[in-house]
Amino acid sequence: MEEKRLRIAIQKSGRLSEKSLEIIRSCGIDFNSDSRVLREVASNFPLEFLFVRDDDIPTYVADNVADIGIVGRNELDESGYDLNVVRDLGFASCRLSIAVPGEFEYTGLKCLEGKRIATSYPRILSSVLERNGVSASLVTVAGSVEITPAVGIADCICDLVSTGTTLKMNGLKEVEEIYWTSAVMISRHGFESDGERYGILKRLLLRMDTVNNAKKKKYVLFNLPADRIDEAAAIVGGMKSPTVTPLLDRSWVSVQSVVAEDRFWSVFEDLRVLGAEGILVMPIEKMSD
Ligand code: PRT
Ligand code: ZN
Repeated sequence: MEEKRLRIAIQKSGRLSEKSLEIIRSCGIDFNSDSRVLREVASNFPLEFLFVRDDDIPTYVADNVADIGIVGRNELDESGYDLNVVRDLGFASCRLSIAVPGEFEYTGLKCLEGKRIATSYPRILSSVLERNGVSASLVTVAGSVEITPAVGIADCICDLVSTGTTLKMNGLKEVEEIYWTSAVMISRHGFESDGERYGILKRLLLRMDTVNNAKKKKYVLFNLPADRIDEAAAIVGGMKSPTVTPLLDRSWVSVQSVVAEDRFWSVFEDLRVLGAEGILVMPIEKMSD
């Protein structure tokens, strides 16, 4: 019987491609990443890749061509498919904003009443306008949205912005952020009932979460006067309690613990005040719950 594989749709070439593949690779999954092939099978994990345009990823997942996909939340919402967001992956984050030509006096969404707005995201934009009781005429374009006011087919635009440079280069100013997006992993609702493939997804997610957990933590090792250990334990917290090893000089101990990256500097400073010495900080490659 043919081995069941989980099928993942990944952007073939674009802003999401590299990072999507990096996430899979960080889970110890090997594959050839020859950009000319559209289909690929991992060599050491039951995973099959489909390399496609990002716009098509929600459709592929909805139509059962792929089981999961990595795509911008903007493409998912714009597609209109009701799919499951399995994980927010956090990368490729940007915003969808209204931008107007320099001379346009923007006073709020209401001033867009009756205006022509060019966008590649008509569904998301119209839901925001509707919620705000604004009726405008949307000009849907597939790309180069920024040039539409200059060529006279729109009064303003609604497009993705990350640094804002593209808008400036086209003489536009960003006046309103209306939506925020980053890359997400998606699946169909009810995919849980596909026992075998869903089981593979759970294995993949466990690996992803293990790698991700580790990224947010540091392994900390230091020496401490033995009588300060309770105070040190309160500072570092740790998964359970820190590991404490006696040193040859019995008035000192060596302490090992795991500290959240975002708390690291305050923990470090508090430990120094407590008399900790030789504080070693190491990255963690993988960490389970
Ligand atoms: O060929 P395919 O259809 O697969 O790719 P694509 O050209 O449609 O998409 P791609 O690769 O450009 O973007 C994929 C996803 O990356 C988007 O759907 C977003 O979720 C996310 N993302 C993150 C961005 C940006 N940042 C971004 N800055 N997508 C597009 N842009 C564009 C924006 O449209 C504008 O033209 O970059 C320009 C603005 O950039 P700044 O930095 O000048 O503001
Ligand atoms: Zn696209």
